[in-house]
Amino acid sequence: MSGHGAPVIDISGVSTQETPLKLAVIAASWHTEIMDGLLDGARRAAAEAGVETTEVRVPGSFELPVAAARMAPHFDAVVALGVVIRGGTPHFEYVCSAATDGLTEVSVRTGVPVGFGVLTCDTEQQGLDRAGLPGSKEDKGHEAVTAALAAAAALRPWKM
Ligand code: DLZ
Repeated sequence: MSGHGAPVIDISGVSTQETPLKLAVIAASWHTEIMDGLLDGARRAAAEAGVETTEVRVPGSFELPVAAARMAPHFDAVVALGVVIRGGTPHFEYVCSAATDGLTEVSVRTGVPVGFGVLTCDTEQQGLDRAGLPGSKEDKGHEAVTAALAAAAALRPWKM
């Protein structure tokens, strides 16, 4: 499992009335059960942090970067959620690298942290294991929001 060595990050105080953070959560629409788990984890983390959250749905993970590019300038942090499952075709590699490279580019270009909640799995079971559902071993939606908000709070003194 990929979570070995992950930090425990407390985001309970990152957003206050004096210093509020605005979060955008962008979610692709493929693989509904796994995505529902990711979204639920993302919402739980946002609630723990007390941030104002805007959710947007896009068709697939390929569309996550363009949505992140459009939204990032209006938010303190963005989280992209997607589920890509290898289907034995080269499409898997294209969709994964487009999402990964595109989201990295948006984050670096805008200076807005983009939490990476895109699961790239060989099997559906791997996705279920990481989706924060009852019985899952990991909660990647929660992790992605936590990371993006922690980074946004750490970078707050150098607002762009
Ligand atoms: C085409 C495609 C395929 C084969 N698989 C997935 C997937 O597993 N997860 C996902 O989020 N999106 C997939 N897509 C759709 C692409 O992301 C994209 O929406 C379409 O290629 C249209 O641009």
